Amino acid sequence: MSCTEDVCSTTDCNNGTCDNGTCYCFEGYEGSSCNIQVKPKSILITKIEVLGFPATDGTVTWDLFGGSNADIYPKLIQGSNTLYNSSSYYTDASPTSAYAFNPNPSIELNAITSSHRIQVYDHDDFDADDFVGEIAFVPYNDSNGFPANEILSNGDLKVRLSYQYIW
Ligand SMILES: [Ca+2]
Ligand SMILES: [Ca+2]
Repeated sequence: MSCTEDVCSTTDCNNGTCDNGTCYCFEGYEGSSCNIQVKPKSILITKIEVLGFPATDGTVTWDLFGGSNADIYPKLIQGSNTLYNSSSYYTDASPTSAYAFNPNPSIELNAITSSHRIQVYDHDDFDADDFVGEIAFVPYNDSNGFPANEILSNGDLKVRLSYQYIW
């Protein structure tokens, strides 16, 4: 038994466990020392949180009625495909508070190495919704260790996405 322990004491399994000198990798990793990320089949976005957005639409307020702040909701776009368009929005949202959207079902991303855009709009009752801003991002990074969430920002717009990985 002491030999087994010695073999593993010199084996670095990074993202796995060692048994008798052999690495057994955790889900999402491969290679003899479990240091290579396996590209997921898809990534699910389980939650979108708007953490901040521009306080005004340039020099004017977002709205003239029902409070001057934006009534925010997000969209997720990849190429010409709208993958998510929230059916609910937060009325008269504070530009510095957090607002959570929980897509049901979760948003499934298949082109995980392609650029996506998260957009935020101001819902308006009497004319077209105002575009608040957008952030471009690539969902998958082959060396960042599968983060459970990621904060993206572009100017005053700040969004946190929660991820689930499907192998
Ligand atoms: Ca408006
Ligand atoms: Ca509005």
